[in-house]
Amino acid sequence: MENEVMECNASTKREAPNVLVTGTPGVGKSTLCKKLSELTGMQWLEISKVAKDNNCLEEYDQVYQCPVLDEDKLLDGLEETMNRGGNIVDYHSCEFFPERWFDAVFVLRTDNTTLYDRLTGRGYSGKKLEDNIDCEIFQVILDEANNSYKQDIVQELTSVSSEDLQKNIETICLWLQQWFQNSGA
Ligand code: DAT
Repeated sequence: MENEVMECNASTKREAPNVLVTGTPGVGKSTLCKKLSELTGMQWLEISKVAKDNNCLEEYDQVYQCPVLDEDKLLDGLEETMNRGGNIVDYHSCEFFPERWFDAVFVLRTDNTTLYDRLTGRGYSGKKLEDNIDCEIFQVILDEANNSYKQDIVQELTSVSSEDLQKNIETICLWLQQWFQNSGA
């Protein structure tokens, strides 16, 4: 009976895995996901863009200077795509996604000086800059990932240099290869 229940698990029915790439803004999610998508043919779902394109944004948060997601509408709209598999989801938060959607969760991490330079380069300042640096110092997203997903599918990756980028691509590609081998696809 237990085996039957396990076989009904959505993740075991997917033809290709879903991967979540998360971390504080500026850690390098989009850079990594774009390259991964080009290399593997998997669909890159940049959640901020998907939300905007599908009218899943609510009011504007004046303090953080960003729009607030209509999470329910976004999740409903993505359900079918995620059930099919083969997606690389890119977002700076991870707790509101259904746990069953993901086969692996990669949390990108960087050092404070690097992140400061990247975020100021992007025009962040004041509270928005400080809060994002604090978020990385206090490993908020890593904790969120470990609290939201089984810890054996969560992996922390350093994302400071171009060598790190290359290494992270290799790590994820190896993981994907392993997934396909295990699934017999
Ligand atoms: P995010 O999508 O997490 O907000 P990004 O991919 O837009 O971050 O990257 C922010 C900046 O950092 C951008 O100018 C590219 C640069 N960058 C990203 N990953 C890097 C890496 N591994 N080494 C050097 N620079 C990187």
